[in-house]
Amino acid sequence: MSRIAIVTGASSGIGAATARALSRDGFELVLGARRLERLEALAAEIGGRAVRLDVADPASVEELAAAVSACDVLVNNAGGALGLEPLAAADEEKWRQMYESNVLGTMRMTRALLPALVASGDGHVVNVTSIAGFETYRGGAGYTAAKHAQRALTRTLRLELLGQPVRVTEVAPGMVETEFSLVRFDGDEEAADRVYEGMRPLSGEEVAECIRWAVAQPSHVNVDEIVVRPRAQATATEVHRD
Ligand code: NJP
Repeated sequence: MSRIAIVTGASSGIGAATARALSRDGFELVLGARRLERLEALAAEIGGRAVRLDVADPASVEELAAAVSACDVLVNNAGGALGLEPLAAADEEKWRQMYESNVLGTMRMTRALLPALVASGDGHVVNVTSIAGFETYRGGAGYTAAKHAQRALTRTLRLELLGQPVRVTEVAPGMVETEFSLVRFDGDEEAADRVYEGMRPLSGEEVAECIRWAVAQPSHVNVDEIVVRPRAQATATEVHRD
């Protein structure tokens, strides 16, 4: 019987690439995100189930958890950034949404699936955080605060699961060209393109390979964290451009 992996935010970017990578490794996939049509297209390609999921909605998380019979791997990837305003102009709604998707979403999914992960006898939670989980930059307070919190909950979970058959891994990427910047700048393609101008960012597939590799290790091997950035990026703001 194949092992079951649930990937949140599987409708684009790192999440979609992770679903493909885990599928190639023999996992049966449960794909979660709000844009169901995209998930259905991916499910048609790699098999598995597409489930509409809004991690910001407790009822939606509960519905997904009730719909799956088992879970071996949970990839908490749903999330992202909204805006780049300085703190002095902070938009409360954007802050709330970032906290909901990145932090509470990770908490809700993990809480709901933990019984199944433990019952599997060899469970694995992979949280996609960010270098924003341990760095700060101007205009990034809402996102970095959320990612710092997501990182803190990941490290806490690792402590709390000691002695249980569940691994906990944090994958913290730097710049990855996905829909991330398009979402951050509310659909402004020029602003999104400027982020990657003159440098080669990571692809979603390259981050997915880190996740796939951590999951593929023998079950007694816990890869605690992976920080992965483009060669042209040293910190969130130190970027070499040609
Ligand atoms: O971005 P994008 P990435 N409920 O926008 C989903 C982190 N990261 O792949 O619901 C359920 O292509 C959304 O699906 P939909 C980043 O913080 C990135 O780069 O259909 N799903 C989509 O599938 C995030 O945690 C970079 O709109 C929700 C996915 O999330 C992760 O990587 C750098 C949702 C976002 O896909 C994947 O982002 C870094 C909700 N409420 C960390 N809200 C980077 N790209 O540079 C969103 O350090 N989604």
